[in-house]
Amino acid sequence: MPTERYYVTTPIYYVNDRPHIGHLYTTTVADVLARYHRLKGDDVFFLTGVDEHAAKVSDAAAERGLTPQQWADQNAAVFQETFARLQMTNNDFVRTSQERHKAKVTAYVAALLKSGDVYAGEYEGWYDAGQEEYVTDSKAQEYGFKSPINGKPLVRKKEKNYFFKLESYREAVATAIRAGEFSVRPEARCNEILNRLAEAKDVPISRTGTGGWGIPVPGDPDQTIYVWIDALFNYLTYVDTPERRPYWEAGVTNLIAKDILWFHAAIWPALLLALKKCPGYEWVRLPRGVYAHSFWISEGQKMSKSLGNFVDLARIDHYISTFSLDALRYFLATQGPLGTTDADFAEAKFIEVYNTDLANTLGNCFSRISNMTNRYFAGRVPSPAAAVAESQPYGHGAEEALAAFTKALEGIDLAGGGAAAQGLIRSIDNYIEQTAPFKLAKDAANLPRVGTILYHCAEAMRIASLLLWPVIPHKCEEIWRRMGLDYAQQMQASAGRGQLAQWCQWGQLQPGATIAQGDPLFPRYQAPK
Ligand code: ME8
Repeated sequence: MPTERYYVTTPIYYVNDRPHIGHLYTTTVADVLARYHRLKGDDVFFLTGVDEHAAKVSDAAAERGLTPQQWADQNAAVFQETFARLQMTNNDFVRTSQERHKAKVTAYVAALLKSGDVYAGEYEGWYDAGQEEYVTDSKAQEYGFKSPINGKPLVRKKEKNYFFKLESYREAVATAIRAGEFSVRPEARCNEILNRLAEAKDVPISRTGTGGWGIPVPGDPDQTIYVWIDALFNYLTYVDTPERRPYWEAGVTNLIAKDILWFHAAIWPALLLALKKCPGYEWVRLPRGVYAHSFWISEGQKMSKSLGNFVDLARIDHYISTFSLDALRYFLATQGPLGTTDADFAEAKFIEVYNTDLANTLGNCFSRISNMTNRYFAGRVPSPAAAVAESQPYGHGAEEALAAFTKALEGIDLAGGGAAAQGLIRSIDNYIEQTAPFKLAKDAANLPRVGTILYHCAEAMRIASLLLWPVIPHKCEEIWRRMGLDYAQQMQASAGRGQLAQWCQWGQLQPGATIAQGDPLFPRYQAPK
């Protein structure tokens, strides 16, 4: 089977402050998708990083008596260290102040100036400094001339600007969306974009008065390229090299949240269509699509520092040290706001999901299998030779689980993927209840049948661990170590790529292999009194 390429990105985050749960969420979703595609055998490129040239970064720096670069360096390091510590498998980390990014953005904008899709003009309007965005007059009125994001007054600004001819491309973008050539998901978000596109005007893409913080407009050093244009291009600049260009050509999937959908679903594809017309850029294409999830709220309310419900790095570390990194990943992946409604990050819900899915289902099921294998078969996988009276032949559940899991992950439905794996584990539990090997084992004559039952259980658990690996890689690798399975080593030896479909075929567990006992994978959590 030829290798497919898969290119996935997260937004690049503003470095005016440190990372919080929202940033960690999108990066975790991208990491799960990257790991899934690698497990499947794809050649994956996963990009995340930070967006530095924003006015809120230079403002935050000024408040601290630092240069924007010093403040950006400090926070970029925190983002990078955090993602590394949480074992994100991104292949590179964007910093928009890096020369390799700035040089390419300058070249792209120069090409657009030359082709005429970027031109000089003048702009006047209401500016939302919190969001780094002009808002239309009618929106400004609707908002009461205050930022809907941070409540600060909107500022009336008039400046010489370079404009991008969005109007010339709005029809082509809408057509690509309708044809599915450029997909905007969840589908419910499509109409919002199509309606707004129909009215779209040319957009300013430069700023003045940034104090030199940003990338200068080529040929006009008084003007700085608007931070959003600078930022959107990161998805291209970081793969615009001979070795990486194949990832671009495979089509990027841009993961974002709903707050920045307009930039990604309208301006970004339009910029690419314009660039594609410039000499030397014929290879530029539209992204495969953009996926805009909703927001995490916290304990039932919008996250805010003043409400004290802000899930910052300290809270994130509390969850990791109390429940494990994999438990946090599992909660984010399966309970997150991938659809069109917001999700609540609430401690009570976290504990419930942890105890139900991880401690009582996965952890407990694995313990039962390893304990019985140790008690009745000295820790060796028994042979499945004996016939067992069952309601249905075993193994089917695994095939269906793989199919459901694959379908869910291809559709960025992580809750569906988790449910497929959980369903398989629950079916093992039911099978144990139904066949009662612990009762059968009381009579030595039944041991061959008990062996068959346990083989089926361990084999289904092996497959479940493969399905769960993208979400909870560390615990699954622990299961593999205890079962003597070398998938991690095999992947390492093949540039990180696995063979999910082949590995999930029933019957590969070798009788005689050891199943080691050990500490509970996910000890049941009881809140301190
Ligand atoms: O917008 N729930 O950066 P940003 C879920 N630099 N996800 C959340 C979230 C929440 N409560 N809060 C933030 C920017 N996010 C620009 C992007 S891209 C070319 C430039 C996540 O630091 C979500 O992915 O404000 C959202 O889109 C992103 O952080 C915004 O990050």
